[in-house]
Amino acid sequence: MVIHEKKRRIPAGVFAALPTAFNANDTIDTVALSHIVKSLLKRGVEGFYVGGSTGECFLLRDDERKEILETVLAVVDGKAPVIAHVGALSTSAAISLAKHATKIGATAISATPPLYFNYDLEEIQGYYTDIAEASGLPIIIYNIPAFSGRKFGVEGLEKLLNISGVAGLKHTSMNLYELERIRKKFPETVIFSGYDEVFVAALSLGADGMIGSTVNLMPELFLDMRSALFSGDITKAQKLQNIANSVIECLSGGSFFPALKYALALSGLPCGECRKPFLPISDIKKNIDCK
Ligand code: MN9
Repeated sequence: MVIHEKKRRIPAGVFAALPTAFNANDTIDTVALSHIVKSLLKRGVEGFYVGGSTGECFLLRDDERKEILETVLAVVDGKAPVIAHVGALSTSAAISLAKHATKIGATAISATPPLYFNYDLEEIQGYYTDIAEASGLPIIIYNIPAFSGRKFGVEGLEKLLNISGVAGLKHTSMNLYELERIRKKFPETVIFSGYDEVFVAALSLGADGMIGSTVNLMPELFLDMRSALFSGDITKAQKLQNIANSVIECLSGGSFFPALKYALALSGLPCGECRKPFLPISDIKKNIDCK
């Protein structure tokens, strides 16, 4: 079941933030990546977010980012929406990725704010406007203050969401008050919950779905969480969230992404190591203490 109101431009649901699979020689493992996508589709995952944080976006070359998107779109073959993350250091790099995503049939694009330089809001608005104009696809703002260093607040988010072409928000923030305010003020904007740890809370405040790294690991749990909440069984929804959060807590004992890849391999979805400077999985395993 895809939950969104018809007037919203992007379909939403329980989406996987796909990891990037690497071969031992550090090239993209398109076979392993295809296997992940196929199995997740079979298990009911309702859409994919490609080349985001979980996909190690800023550790990839642009040609690799394009190759990954091509691989995913070929496997999905129209069976589910695919959102391409095109955020980049420069507007021109983001535009090149956005044009490619548009040409090969992505459903929507998404972008982190531009990083490193302390751009003012006007410059960030310009970045999103330029990407929107170049692509024509609906854009999802990727709000992730813990990684981007940018805290927009409700007012800043409002400015970004008012840009023509912007149709959604991936809210990777524990500040669910902001999510609630945006839901109220932007009834037509698609809102994805970004932190898997607060899916039940985000849904109850009006999120349309989630984009999550741990959806790769436990898709059924998040689908059941949503069904429980929507059927009015709050106790069950809470219990399922508790289970998910205990897994996430355990994976967060060290460096999260290598730990996630380790867990994915154990679950039958091997995808290699994370790229340096992430530590090898062998170092990470020592820090994972799951009961
Ligand atoms: O894309 C992910 N965000 C980040 C979504 O990794 C920054 C989440 O799914 C988290 O990995 C997850 C664990 O904190 O909620």
